[in-house]
Amino acid sequence: MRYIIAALLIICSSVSAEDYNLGDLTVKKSFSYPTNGRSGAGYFTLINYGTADVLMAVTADFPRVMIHESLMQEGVMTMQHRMMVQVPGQGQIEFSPGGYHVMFMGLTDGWAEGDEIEASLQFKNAGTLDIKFVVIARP
Ligand SMILES: [Cu+2]
Repeated sequence: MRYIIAALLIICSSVSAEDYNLGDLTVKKSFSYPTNGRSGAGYFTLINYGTADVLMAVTADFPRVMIHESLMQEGVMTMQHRMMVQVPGQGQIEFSPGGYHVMFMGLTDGWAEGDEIEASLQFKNAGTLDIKFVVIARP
């Protein structure tokens, strides 16, 4: 029984990403999927316990990093570049597959399960929050 509990703890800790806090902002479940290509995407949940703010940019050590939004337009999935994302006060926004995502471009090495991708979220009011996207297996 003891071994089963230990095994479960290891499984749980390997899939749950860290939380990151900056003032009234909390980032949870920051993750990416493995990629062999030249681009990768990052996802997270952002909770704002305070007043409205704006996500102005995401920076990381890759040639290009942008905020994208995937949209279905006339039956075709497209990605649009967003200069900024409004963060409602006492609310939350989701960066998730099929919606907002951080697009990392110009990768030279792919990402494998277990890798951690460092990035910084730049907010208009709160400042800079450094986070890591944990690369997890695609569901
Ligand atoms: Cu994209």
